[in-house]
Amino acid sequence: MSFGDRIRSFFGRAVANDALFDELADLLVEGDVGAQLAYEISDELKERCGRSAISDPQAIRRELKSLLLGRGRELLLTPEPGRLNIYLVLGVNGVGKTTTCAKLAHYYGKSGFAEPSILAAADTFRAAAVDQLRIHGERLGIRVVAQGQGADPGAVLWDALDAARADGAGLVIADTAGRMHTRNDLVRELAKIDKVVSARAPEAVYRRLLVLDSTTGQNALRQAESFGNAVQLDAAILTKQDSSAKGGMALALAKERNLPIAFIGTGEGYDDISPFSLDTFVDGFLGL
Ligand SMILES: Nc1nc2c(ncn2[C@@H]2O[C@H](COP(=O)(O)OP(=O)(O)OP(=O)(O)O)[C@@H](O)[C@H]2O)c(=O)[nH]1
Ligand SMILES: [Mg+2]
Repeated sequence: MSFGDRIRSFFGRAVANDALFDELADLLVEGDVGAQLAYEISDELKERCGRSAISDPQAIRRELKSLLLGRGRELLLTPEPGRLNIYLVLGVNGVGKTTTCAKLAHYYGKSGFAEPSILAAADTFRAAAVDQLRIHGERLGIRVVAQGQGADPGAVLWDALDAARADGAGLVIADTAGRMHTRNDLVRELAKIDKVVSARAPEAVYRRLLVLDSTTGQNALRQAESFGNAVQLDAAILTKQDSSAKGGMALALAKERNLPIAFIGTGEGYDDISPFSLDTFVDGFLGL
């Protein structure tokens, strides 16, 4: 049963009394909203419903929707035509960074961004990472700029920015090596890469995107905190929404890290990515 189904069935059998709000808070915790936020939401909902004399469970659910819409954040991430756009893709190991880089390049190509994109293989740490990105590039017809394994990721970005200028490319999407958020030394390396990009392309529209596996739940907050301390994050991309993910962390990220969601990944194929819509998300979350 999906989380939305559980919420729907909860409101289907709920009786409007104080216990409803407590039970709802527990359910929101299970939905990965986080305990503090879950109780904040249920308290505010109770207050609002009391004030407006809302007592029908379905009306309470609609009020909850409007409350959640005010709490989440979405970012429409579209490259600006006529400028150099740089998206640096970050995250812990295995969350889907490399796949997301390929999906994004494909997505913008098919959704009308006419200028060519370049994929930068700045994961020079893991063996086979460069080949993995090259294969995506070949399949999608997108240029991949790479050096060998062990190269300086900053140097790869430097090359990619040169290549973008030479090719008239409008978008550089840079894959980076997975690193555990608990490894401060590795996370701090990102600040170096970040400086190279800012110094080398001060005119560019530069965005740092944190990829999070939707199934990690509350640990995503720790990841966002650690990466956010190293570089100024612009948005998160939530992958693996097709699996058992409950999704409440999208709300927790907005509250705790002020971090909007730009995209969601919904499978392993190149087309399995969509811009994050807060309205659609809340409907799914509440089973509406
Ligand atoms: N079901 C599903 N699988 C995904 C999604 N995104 C990525 N994957 C899969 O997750 C696995 C890891 O993806 P990668 O893109 O290699 O992850 P990564 O973050 O680059 O991994 P490292 O470079 O090792 O840190 C692959 O099997 C992908 O196909 C998604 O949205 N849904
Ligand atoms: Mg990778």
